[in-house]
Amino acid sequence: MSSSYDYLFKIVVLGEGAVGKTAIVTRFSHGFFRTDYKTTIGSQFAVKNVAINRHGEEDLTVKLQIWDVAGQSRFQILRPMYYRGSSGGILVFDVTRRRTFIVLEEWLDELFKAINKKIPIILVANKTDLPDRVVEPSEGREFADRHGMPYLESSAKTGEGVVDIFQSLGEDLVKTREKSTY
Ligand code: G3D
Ligand code: MG
Repeated sequence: MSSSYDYLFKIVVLGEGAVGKTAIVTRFSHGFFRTDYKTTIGSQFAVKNVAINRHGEEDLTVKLQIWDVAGQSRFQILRPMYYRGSSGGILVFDVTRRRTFIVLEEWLDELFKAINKKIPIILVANKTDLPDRVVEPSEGREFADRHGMPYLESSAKTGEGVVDIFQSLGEDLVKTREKSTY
């Protein structure tokens, strides 16, 4: 049955304005890349299932409610409200703009302040299709290692790596949930 699922998780997508949060969510949930959408107003969410394989057992259906949170500072007051109740996060930066990498720590602080606990987060280096890359993979990996999170690269434009982000987070969320239940 397509409407049934084993787990439902709210996840939030974080990062500076224009790093590609909306593009990643759109690419994943609708399978296309749009260049004409408006700057995200406040927040919006998409819902999509991923199939998670537990070795030897039947796949689990995990429903992800993906909150695309507006990165602009004028929405800062609203964001904690959107973070509440989230089980996981996707922290995005743009490999062509170093500033978006430098402020990653601030995004993590804002999230943890709002939810008061550690949750699985994936670090995503987006826009790898562009030729003017300035943040190297080694730098992204180092930040991710230091914070105990996986590091993935994506291009919302070509679609490369996008599904992996949600698949990987889905797996981490199931592991975390099943550890806390038993
Ligand atoms: P945001 O939701 O994080 O604010 P958006 O970012 O998803 O709105 O994307 C900001 C701009 O970056 C958009 O360009 C979008 O098309 C572009 N973009 C997003 N992801 C990628 C990517 O992987 N590769 C490339 N080349 N561009 C990307 P515009 O020009 O529409 O503002
Ligand atoms: Mg957006």
